[in-house]
Amino acid sequence: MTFNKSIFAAATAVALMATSASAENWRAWNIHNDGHPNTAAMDKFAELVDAATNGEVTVDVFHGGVLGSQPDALEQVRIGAIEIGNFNLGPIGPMVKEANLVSLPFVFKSVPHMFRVMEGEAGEVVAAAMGEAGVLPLAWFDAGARSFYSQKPIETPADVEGLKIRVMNNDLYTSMISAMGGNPSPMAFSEVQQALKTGVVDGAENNFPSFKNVGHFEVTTHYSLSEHLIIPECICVNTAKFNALSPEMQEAVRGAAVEAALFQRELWAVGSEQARADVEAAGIVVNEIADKAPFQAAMDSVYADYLAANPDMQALVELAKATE
Ligand code: BDP
Repeated sequence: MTFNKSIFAAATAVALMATSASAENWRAWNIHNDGHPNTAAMDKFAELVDAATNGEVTVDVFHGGVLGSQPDALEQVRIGAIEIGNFNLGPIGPMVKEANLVSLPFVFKSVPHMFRVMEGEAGEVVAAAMGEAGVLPLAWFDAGARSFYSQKPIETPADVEGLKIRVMNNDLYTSMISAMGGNPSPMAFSEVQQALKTGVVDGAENNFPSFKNVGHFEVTTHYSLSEHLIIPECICVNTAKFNALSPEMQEAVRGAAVEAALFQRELWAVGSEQARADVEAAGIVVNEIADKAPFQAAMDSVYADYLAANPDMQALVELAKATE
């Protein structure tokens, strides 16, 4: 090797080391399986990040919740043991009080209203608090509305009386079920199908894609359109990992998340219609609830108790409700 060549080789080696030292490889948590809109959206996000950062940031998505239950995975992201994921804001409430805005039943008028709130002033407050807590939202996903399903139709709050209903991990959901005289049962998503099948719970609540994707429709008979919760989801990243990126890379990763979220919302619109059609074709009876006022009225005590214990949330709730 001539002198020049060896200098060149050494310089190349240093350059390669520099590239690999600055390259970030992130693990992403996703609870859903193939066939769910969010799984395709997270795969798309990984592709977009790779392209936008020229491979400086790469994302390996772990589907099917294999990296842990949602509350565990959130804690992992908060401390940076998992870098990123698609999370539902419901289980973020116990960790970030402001996120509980979205877990107050009927707080949003519709899915478009939820997006207007999340993309407005109230959403900024929620996002800032989440970022402070270590779980920084980069973009919002659509998760439709959640409704009850069971072995019987649920047409009024009285129909919930005495039923054991699985809820996600958040005290607001246990209050919501108790307010209707039901018995709330917080449980990991992965355990719900078996619990419904064996009668450990009598019912649960979710949107159509999740109801279908993990087979809850195979072990229930009625899906009743209460639409009591409209909970957004996020692509959320460990705040410190994100802040450690250069401004250009932050921009690239955020841009990829926003684009993946737009893709997710399109997939969601089609996928939730399809999921509804599929479960109906499989024999699920879908009950429309013409008058949701009794369900809303049953939630008065949930709001009163929550706001009495958390008076600092009052302004945020009012801000959301006042959003056109
Ligand atoms: C699904 C959400 C997922 C939740 C799940 C649940 O996408 O994040 O873990 O509901 O009910 O709709 O636990």
